[in-house]
Amino acid sequence: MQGRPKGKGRFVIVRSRFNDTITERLLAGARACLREHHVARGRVDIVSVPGAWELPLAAQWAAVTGRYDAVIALGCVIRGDTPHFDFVAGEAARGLARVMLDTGVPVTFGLLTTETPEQALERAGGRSGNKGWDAAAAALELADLRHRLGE
Ligand code: INI
Repeated sequence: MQGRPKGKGRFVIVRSRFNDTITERLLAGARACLREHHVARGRVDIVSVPGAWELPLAAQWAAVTGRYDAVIALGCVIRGDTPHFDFVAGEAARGLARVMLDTGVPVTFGLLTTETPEQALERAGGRSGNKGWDAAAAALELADLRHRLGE
């Protein structure tokens, strides 16, 4: 990240509560990343929604306020025995991409889509890192790039 004083920017984290133990860990990872990059607590808003299905709408509401340099979306969809997973995960991903392109506000993707709870735990602070941290790092980078490109 270059070209912008550290700690600038304002971020919103939109977290879904479904699979709460996982999404709490993603949230902790995202907050730790922002803290490590000198983003003050007062520059980070946190909101929650029931499940991943609701993430795109909340992300859109946040993006259109014009208050944020990036939206960090966090959630966890775990495959069950029904096609439910495909609808929820697919539409959440599609919706988040659409919000980003429609609004021009970066929306980073901290939505885990896994076969099992164990795979989700691995990616929420376990041996495969923390996708919440990664989504926050991507938000910082995109916010900076947006600023440098004069958006
Ligand atoms: N929401 C999730 O975030 N993860 C899931 O794994 C999940 N499953 O499996 O059903 C899920 N469903 C809830 C959905 O996101 C909505 O909140 C709900 O349907 C109400 O609109």
